[in-house]
Amino acid sequence: MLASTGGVVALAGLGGMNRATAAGAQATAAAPAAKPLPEYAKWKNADALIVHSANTIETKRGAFGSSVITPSEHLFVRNNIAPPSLDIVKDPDAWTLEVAGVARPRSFTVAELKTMGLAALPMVLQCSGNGRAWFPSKPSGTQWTVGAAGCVIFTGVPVKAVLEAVGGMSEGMVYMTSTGGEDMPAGLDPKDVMVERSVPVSALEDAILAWELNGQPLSLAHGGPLRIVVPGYTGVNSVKYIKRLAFTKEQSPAKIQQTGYRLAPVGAKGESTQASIWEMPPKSWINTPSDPAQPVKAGRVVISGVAMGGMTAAKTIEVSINGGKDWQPAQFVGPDLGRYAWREFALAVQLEPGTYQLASRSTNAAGESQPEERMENNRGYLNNSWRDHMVTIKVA
Ligand SMILES: Nc1nc2c(c(=O)[nH]1)N[C@H]1C(S)=C(S)[C@@H](COP(=O)(O)O)O[C@H]1N2
Ligand SMILES: [Mo]
Repeated sequence: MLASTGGVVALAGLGGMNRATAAGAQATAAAPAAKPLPEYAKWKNADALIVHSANTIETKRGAFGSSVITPSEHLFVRNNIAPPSLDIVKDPDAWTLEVAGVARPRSFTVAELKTMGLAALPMVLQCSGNGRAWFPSKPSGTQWTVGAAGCVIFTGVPVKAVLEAVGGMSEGMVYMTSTGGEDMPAGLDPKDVMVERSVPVSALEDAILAWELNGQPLSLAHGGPLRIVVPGYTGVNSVKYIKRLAFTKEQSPAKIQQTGYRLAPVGAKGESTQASIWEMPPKSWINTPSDPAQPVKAGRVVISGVAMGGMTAAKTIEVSINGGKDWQPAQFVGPDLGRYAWREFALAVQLEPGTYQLASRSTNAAGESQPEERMENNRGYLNNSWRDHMVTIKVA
């Protein structure tokens, strides 16, 4: 009754039980220092979240659930600057998007976009800095561990359909550039603060302009009334409250594009000549059991977590209970929602009392595996090291 012989149904049941216990323990442990949720995110479940600041809210490791989709109330939030007023989501259909760098430039209301096509896109939304807390160089920025990520379903119109309606992009365009709808603080150069991101035009293939998240109108917290989502790319490229979509020859002149989100060597400043943070690599982590403060009962234990492939599907997932010395295949659990979604995985093991280092390692359809070590960089981006994501648990 060990390991790979465990049935899917049995695994799902046990996984749910362990998870609830772990989440409860973490909520109690985090309680004394808990900051309140900001007004725009009041509707979220505080017990499932770590509020780092009013603009940075992380999902607890035990609060992802085991049904593939991260509940909206548990989903992380990351704002680079204060979000716009809640007023903009009062009449979402009236929000306008300007489309430029195309044969027939024009604006569309969300109501008009809703007549142009519909696609549902299950995908991992993950901050570029998720896992930053493990960089020994102590990069500045939010000390995210695993919770600046979630797997959700966005619904909206394919960018391709919009492009078709405006006669295609103008000749020679190389980038798709999205501008966020934040109000610019007075007295600052807008270029220094605006959230405007460019991605290669190849990324438009599967990108959508979304007005719905997990079956509900898109909240302000997650970019309502309208947001572009670029699947497979890190979160920063999925610009919230999008007001302008432009096809451009150059990357945006905004600081967040030119020097921000660059793979700079440790100690060096970001520069436009360095690689931009765009595509995500394969990654996985264990969610249950994951609380070092909560001893696990000896006997049969179900280890479960999530695995993503980045730009292609997660294909295989392995688990180690001895710090990466030996690996065994785990099983994917639950529905396969496509290449950009993550998969839940589970492995049943028999554990005697002791201390165990639990690690997971995913490999995607392109054959790329998670490395043992992170790729060092000044701002702590793209951490997919299996060693960093390992958890040490006590079995009693
Ligand atoms: N307009 C705008 N879009 C934005 C941001 C922002 O600050 N403003 N933050 C980006 C970053 S860094 C991330 S990780 C994701 C977070 O999405 P979420 O808050 O819906 O979880 O949004 C991205 N899109
Ligand atoms: Mo981010």
